[in-house]
Amino acid sequence: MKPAICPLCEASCGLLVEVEGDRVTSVRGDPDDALSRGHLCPKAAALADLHADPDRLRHPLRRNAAGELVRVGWEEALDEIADRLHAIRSTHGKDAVGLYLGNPNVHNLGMMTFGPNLWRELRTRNRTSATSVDQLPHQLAAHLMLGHQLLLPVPDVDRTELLVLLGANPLVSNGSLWTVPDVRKRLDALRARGGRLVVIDPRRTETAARADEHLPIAPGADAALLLALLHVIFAEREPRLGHLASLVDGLEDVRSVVADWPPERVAPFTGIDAATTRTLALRIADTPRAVVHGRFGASTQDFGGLVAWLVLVLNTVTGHLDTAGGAMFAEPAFDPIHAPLGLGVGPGTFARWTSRVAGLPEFSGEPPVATLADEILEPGEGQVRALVVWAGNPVLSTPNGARLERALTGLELLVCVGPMLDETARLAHFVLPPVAPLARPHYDVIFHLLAVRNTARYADPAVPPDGDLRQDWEIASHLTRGLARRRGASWKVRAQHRALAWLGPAGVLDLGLRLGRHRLSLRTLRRSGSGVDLGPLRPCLPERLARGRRIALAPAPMLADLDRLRAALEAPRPDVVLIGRRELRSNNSWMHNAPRLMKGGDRCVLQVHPEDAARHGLVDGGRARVESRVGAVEVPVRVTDEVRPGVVCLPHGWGHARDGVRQRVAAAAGGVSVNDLTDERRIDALSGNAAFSGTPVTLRPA
Ligand SMILES: Nc1nc2c(c(=O)[nH]1)N[C@H]1C(S)=C(S)[C@@H](COP(=O)(O)OP(=O)(O)OC[C@H]3O[C@@H](n4cnc5c(=O)[nH]c(N)nc54)[C@H](O)[C@@H]3O)O[C@H]1N2
Ligand SMILES: Nc1nc2c(c(=O)[nH]1)N[C@H]1C(S)=C(S)[C@@H](COP(=O)(O)OP(=O)(O)OC[C@H]3O[C@@H](n4cnc5c(=O)[nH]c(N)nc54)[C@H](O)[C@@H]3O)O[C@H]1N2
Ligand code: SF4
Ligand SMILES: [Mo]
Repeated sequence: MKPAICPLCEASCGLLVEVEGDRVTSVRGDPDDALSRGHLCPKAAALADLHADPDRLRHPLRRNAAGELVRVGWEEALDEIADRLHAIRSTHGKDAVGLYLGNPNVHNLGMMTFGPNLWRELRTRNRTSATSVDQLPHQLAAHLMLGHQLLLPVPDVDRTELLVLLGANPLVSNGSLWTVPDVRKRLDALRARGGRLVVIDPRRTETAARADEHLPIAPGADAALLLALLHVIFAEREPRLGHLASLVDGLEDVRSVVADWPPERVAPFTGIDAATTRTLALRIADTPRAVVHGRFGASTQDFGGLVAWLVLVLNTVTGHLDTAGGAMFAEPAFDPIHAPLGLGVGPGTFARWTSRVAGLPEFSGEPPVATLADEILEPGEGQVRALVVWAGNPVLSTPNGARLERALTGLELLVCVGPMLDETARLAHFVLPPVAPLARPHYDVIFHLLAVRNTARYADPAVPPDGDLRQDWEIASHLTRGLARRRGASWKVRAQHRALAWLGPAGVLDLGLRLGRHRLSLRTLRRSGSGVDLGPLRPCLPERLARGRRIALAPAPMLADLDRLRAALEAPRPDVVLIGRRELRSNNSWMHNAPRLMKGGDRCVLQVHPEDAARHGLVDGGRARVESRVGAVEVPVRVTDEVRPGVVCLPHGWGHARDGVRQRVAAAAGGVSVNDLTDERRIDALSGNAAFSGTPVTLRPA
């Protein structure tokens, strides 16, 4: 049995893997892992399928003159890519090379340590990522309020008495911005000790079904609800800041803002009556150990920035920030916030500049990915002519994916780094496949930072590479050095690149661990096998506030965005809106080729409330044509009161049956891409994040 760590979702479960030759014969949860305690979900076993998948690429591909993708050697591919990227940036400027960084980069030690050097070498304004279709608003709020984009507090679930979840479905997702393996047991324990779970979600989710209370909110109305909760707290209780009192600025600004938002005013907008809102507010204020956590559904909507801000304000003024049972900060052994040698993640930047075509604000050097197609299609200086997609599938994962797909086909150069010929990679000029997850070393640089307990775990590769494959970091490092050489970078820069390559990800990690607050080393982690337990979360403010800054409760960009919410309260609302969902046996867009995850019937079905079904002539088991401003799809219908009236729900990450996709199991499964309906113009105007939730659609029988 070899120790491993599951890189698929944020729970980061510790695994034990049995290997025969280069075959993975079993995957089990590691009972000795201090964080995951033996937990695993069906997806972990599918890591074996992924390893054995005959469709997984075993060597690099290059498109030939006849338009076919054919085998090419690594040196030849990487040299030609560097030549062409360099030629494009020399002729058209550095912004002509774009980047899209997908979600798995964050689960990849090599990319967390070597990616940033490549992005720095490219220095393009057109670096985009999955951040802006996901958690950007939370990072923005942390940046503006706490001074660092990664100071993201997590619910101290094991000690709380009241947990309020806003747009999160951890029983399926296994937690997000919240590394909480075995969340079901933890939520059951919360309720067993007399605690309360409240879920605020337009859909009666798997988590809501097990909660004490489910509030089916109208999509996009969370900011108004949070303002009303704060209104009640300021009106009927005094703010309780505890040990943070001397650190907080802007309390009076918040008080005066929320005065205008009584529960009665917002009830028609949120769909939650004033009495329920009032009771919940007082419960949050009066429960000694309570916490509100907003996640994906709270950030990918019209007012994601306001929601992320108000959640943090609510936890702060009720005395639940940085206290046991509240919203707490982890103190990881390798801390990307305070990492040595410039190896960490910076505090973040916001709106230093705006994107060329749509005028959207940058966040930490990235324009929103929703505008990537504009940047490719719109001629002019700075137009994107080459794109590197690293561990991403933006054709399926970004709003109006079909438009982006059209844009990608016009690029001079598209390079995809990933293991599969998926919906995006099939359009590429080069496809560079990394080793499979179990064939690379693993340590969670980011997820230890978001965990419900301080632990540290490292795993060496459990299996050897099974083809002409390279580690992601080797590919990144090779390209970085090739590009630096071609532009004539200084001797010093090139020496730094060589030194980093010599260290490798494990060496960098070792350095970070040794210099970190727990003074660990790679050797200690290797010896421990199942990881080191560093204890429960502890209060750590103000020390952990970036650069000794204070807590800004009322940042100006947040206050300025309130007018937009006021206008929304008065505006007419669409008849039917679309929201998304995740499923236990999916992993965004890329695990549908694993046979053991694909058993059972059609999962890409539209959930429709009985009233809406009747109004639009839809029947359970029939098919619907769903149309939005940008596109139309036809899908099977399930009539259910799981969703609110006026809300329909479709999962994301489907729609694999396209020419050139080489994923036989996935392609046979059918399904459509929800992002052929979502609209690239629907963004949270404050943060630039995609507003997937609440897309207006029309329905009719197909
Ligand atoms: N409508 C709608 N859209 C959504 C969402 C939604 O709920 N609804 N969810 C959003 C969210 S939260 C996210 S995070 C994004 C995800 O969006 P993306 O990150 O763009 O897409 P993924 O589906 O995660 O695809 C990951 C790709 O990386 C490859 N890959 C996997 N592991 C590795 C690796 O180690 N190295 C390399 N080089 N490649 C690897 C996979 O084969 C796959 O091609 O989608 C977003 N889009
Ligand atoms: N099984 C599985 N697990 C996963 C993933 C996966 O694809 N499959 N993806 C991983 C990734 S990348 C991420 S980011 C996480 C996300 O994990 P979570 O944050 O838990 O996200 P979801 O499961 O999408 O749940 C979001 C919820 O928000 C609700 N919602 C939609 N609109 C609104 C709204 O306007 N207001 C409110 N209050 N709620 C709303 C939806 O109905 C949904 O139940 O999951 C991770 N884990
Ligand atoms: S919960 Fe997440 S990390 Fe744990 S086994 Fe499942 S996919 Fe892997
Ligand atoms: Mo995500």
